[in-house]
Amino acid sequence: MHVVATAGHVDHGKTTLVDALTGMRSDRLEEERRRGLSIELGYVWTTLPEVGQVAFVDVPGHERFVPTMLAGIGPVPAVLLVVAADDPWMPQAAEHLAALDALGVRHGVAAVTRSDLADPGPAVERVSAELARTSLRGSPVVAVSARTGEGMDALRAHLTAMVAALPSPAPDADVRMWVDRRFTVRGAGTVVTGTLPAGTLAPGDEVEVDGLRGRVRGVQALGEPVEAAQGVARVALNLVGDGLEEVDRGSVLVAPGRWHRTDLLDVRVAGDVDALPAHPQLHVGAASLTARVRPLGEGLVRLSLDRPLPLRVGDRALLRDPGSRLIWGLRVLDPAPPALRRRGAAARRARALTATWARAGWDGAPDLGAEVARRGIVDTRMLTRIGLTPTDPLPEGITRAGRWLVADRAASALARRVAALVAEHDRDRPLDPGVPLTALAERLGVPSPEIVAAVVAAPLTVRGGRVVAAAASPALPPEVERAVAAIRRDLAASPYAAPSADRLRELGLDPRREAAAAKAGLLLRAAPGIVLLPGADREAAQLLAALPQPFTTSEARQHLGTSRRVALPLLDHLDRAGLTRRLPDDRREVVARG
Ligand SMILES: Nc1nc2c(ncn2[C@@H]2O[C@H](COP(=O)(O)OP(=O)(O)OP(=O)(O)O)[C@@H](O)[C@H]2O)c(=O)[nH]1
Ligand SMILES: [Mg+2]
Repeated sequence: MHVVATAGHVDHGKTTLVDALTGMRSDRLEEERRRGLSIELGYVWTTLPEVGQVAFVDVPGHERFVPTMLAGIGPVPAVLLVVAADDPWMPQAAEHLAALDALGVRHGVAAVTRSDLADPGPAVERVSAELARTSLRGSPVVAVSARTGEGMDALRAHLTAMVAALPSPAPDADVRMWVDRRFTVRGAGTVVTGTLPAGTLAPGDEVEVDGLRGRVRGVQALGEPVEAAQGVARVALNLVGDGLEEVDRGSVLVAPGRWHRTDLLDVRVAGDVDALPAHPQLHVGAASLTARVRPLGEGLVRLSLDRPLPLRVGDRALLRDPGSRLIWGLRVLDPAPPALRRRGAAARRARALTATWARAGWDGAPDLGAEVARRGIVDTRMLTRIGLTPTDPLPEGITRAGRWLVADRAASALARRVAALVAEHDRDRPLDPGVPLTALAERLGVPSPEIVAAVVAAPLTVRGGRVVAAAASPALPPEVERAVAAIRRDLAASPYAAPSADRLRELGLDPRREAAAAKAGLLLRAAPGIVLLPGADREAAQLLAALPQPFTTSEARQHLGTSRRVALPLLDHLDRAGLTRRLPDDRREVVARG
């Protein structure tokens, strides 16, 4: 299916033309029919032989209904601009065209209609000249009469060519549907309609609408129930879920967990940024809401919205001043921007965004490498939610650390701070060299120890969950390193399930090698044949501190989720290390550490 929106001045013949093209009636309301004036968005469709179904979103042209018109064209990639031959270029034709241009709509056909009433020649020329100044430059301009049928075949041919040239959106794209209408069907509950730009919706799908969870009970496309609707499509969805009665135009339905909802975003505005009012209306998709503008400089602006929306890098939208009726196009550069606290932060932010987009150009595709470089450390889940799916392999200059990506510059800055912290620690406590990754992550304020592990560089190294100076532990034979790596994997999930004697034999870790690995700080040897990861003793003490003190051996064993074979030597080890104290009745208490 393809979807085309109309545009054009009030009473110029939009509705009459799409009705003639489709044989349907798009003005539904009694008031619309009585006054011959469109008020709401209308939906009609037809089949064009070579390209299949084409649905029209028919917009009202009256100046009072410009926000409704913007909701109609917002999610739609193609337009049918309608101008009356007997009326010159009029204000809402200009205003609608400015909006299409601001949204960067490139696919269009212009119809000079009512050509039975006047010579269409001058209007055709004027429309071509106006289009030439916009993103729709070069679009065909056809003279037609909906009344006599003159030119309708040519119009169909141009529409066919236009929709055939539209890009086909990915069927597996993340669903985001801007709701443009809501109604209640007796017995079925809430039904919403909208243009699905990409992705697929089917009955049974879980969805999220304005942060509320729900489920799709039924899907209709162009008035017929379907098993699945694939974007681009006009769809009506029957929804079930708590609170979904509140859903209405401006609501946004998305695939759960796939989008970042934000009320703060950095954008690039085209045109005269200085003329922007402080509180313009933001029109995006079929939604319209008030935004607060904070200029950053260099044509860049931070917007605060009065409610959060699911937005991605590269989204297009427009800002409108309802007073002056002026329109500015914008492109979302960062829907998850950092807070601007310090003096000069806005200007620095503008410079950073400009640097990110320098190579691609403001209209270009976002560059993953540059985006990660600007952010320093970023969660891949957040990246995906804002539309920047990590590539494989990653661009140069980025390291993966678990679910995080770390840019080279951020990595070397972190590595320097890690080196300083470890050096300081080793100076203060030479008998206990090295610092646990978790402690470093906390000190450095990074979200995961995996990030610390990924940035550690020689002469430091990671051994058993600690960052240590490599010189402190001489290299071991590779077979021992391999055995230690295998044990580390074994213990990753259950840290107190020390490998059995059989397992140690299988790994070739005889008592001599076991002792060497322990001496090098790679393993913690609670007793011969009982090995754990370094740091397991400190962690065990921390866990045991949560028990009512003192505790019995069996309580400790249960709390650590281990066996007597491990618990007994481990507790003895904790006593020796001064982490626990054994009382005369054989119970123990954790030694408080200052
Ligand atoms: N003679 C003639 N009249 C037309 C033609 N197309 C539309 N009209 C008339 O023009 C008037 C306005 O037509 P509509 O289709 O309602 O115009 P519209 O652009 O949808 O108007 P709004 O939705 O209110 O913006 C109606 O009286 C139509 O009958 C045409 O090709 N020839
Ligand atoms: Mg109309």
